[in-house]
Amino acid sequence: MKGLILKKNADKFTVEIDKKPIIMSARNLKKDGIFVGDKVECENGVIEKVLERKNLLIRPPLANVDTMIIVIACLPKPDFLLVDKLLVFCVVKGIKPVLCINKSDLSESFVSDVKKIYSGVVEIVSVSTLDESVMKLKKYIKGITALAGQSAVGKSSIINALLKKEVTQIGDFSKKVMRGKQTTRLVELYDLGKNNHLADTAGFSKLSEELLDVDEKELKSYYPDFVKYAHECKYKSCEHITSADCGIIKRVKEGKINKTRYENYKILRENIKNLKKF
Ligand SMILES: Nc1nc2c(ncn2[C@@H]2O[C@H](COP(=O)(O)OP(=O)(O)OP(=O)(O)O)[C@@H](O)[C@H]2O)c(=O)[nH]1
Ligand SMILES: [Mg+2]
Ligand SMILES: [Zn+2]
Repeated sequence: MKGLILKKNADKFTVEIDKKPIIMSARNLKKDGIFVGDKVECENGVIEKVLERKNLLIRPPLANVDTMIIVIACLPKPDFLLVDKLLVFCVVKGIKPVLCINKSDLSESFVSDVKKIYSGVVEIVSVSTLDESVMKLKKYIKGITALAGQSAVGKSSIINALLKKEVTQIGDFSKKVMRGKQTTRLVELYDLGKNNHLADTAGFSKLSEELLDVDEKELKSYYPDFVKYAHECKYKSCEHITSADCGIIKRVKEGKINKTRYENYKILRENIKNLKKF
């Protein structure tokens, strides 16, 4: 029988079989080689085999991710470099990204600011977990979908709102910001019907450049908004750093490419370069 790992707890696994969760063991396999999101073969209540994976994320540990909903909000202060890193990460791992602006009840101007940076780069949906607008997210949840983003942007709140019950713990914003504590720790898949599952994750709040596994010379090819104008650079190898004959820098000056995106590209490129020094 085929199943899907929904949850891992010590040496027990919750496996979804025929839409029902069943607790199983894996006595013939290495437990640390089985991840939430893994598709498995089971017999008599025992996991016997892990099927080939599409991808595997290490931090948070999650397998076979199809979609990533990157959540940002006006509060806590958004980290656009993290958003850009996650967008690169999605291309590397073969994941479809969606940018979700949460807490739209707090600021309308923030929504339009974010659209200025990311329209044409990634699909954008703005929601609030305080009203029905959160349901707009349903159509983006395809296959195994991970919610990613800084702590306290409202990832767990989104899951609870979509499932209309308290399945995962929501943090107290002020306490969290003061202590810098994350509320969600374990990875778990929640059933959203039609073979779609949603995972609440914490580990993405920081994504180290190492996990991107991208060479600094290749980084530019992960920016669709740059690729569009790359033919305007004099040299094919142009990394868009020195302005002589660079079409990208020209477009940034004209406002056709967003300045924040470009400045963060330079920072990320430097960070990746610096990895090699150690
Ligand atoms: N105003 C407003 N507040 C929200 C909204 N969604 C969530 N919050 C609040 O934001 C705070 C953090 O929410 P969580 O859902 O715990 O955030 P999280 O992203 O899961 O945080 P971690 O688990 O630490 O990664 C809580 O105080 C929520 O009540 C929203 O749409 N509008
Ligand atoms: Mg959470
Ligand atoms: Zn260039």
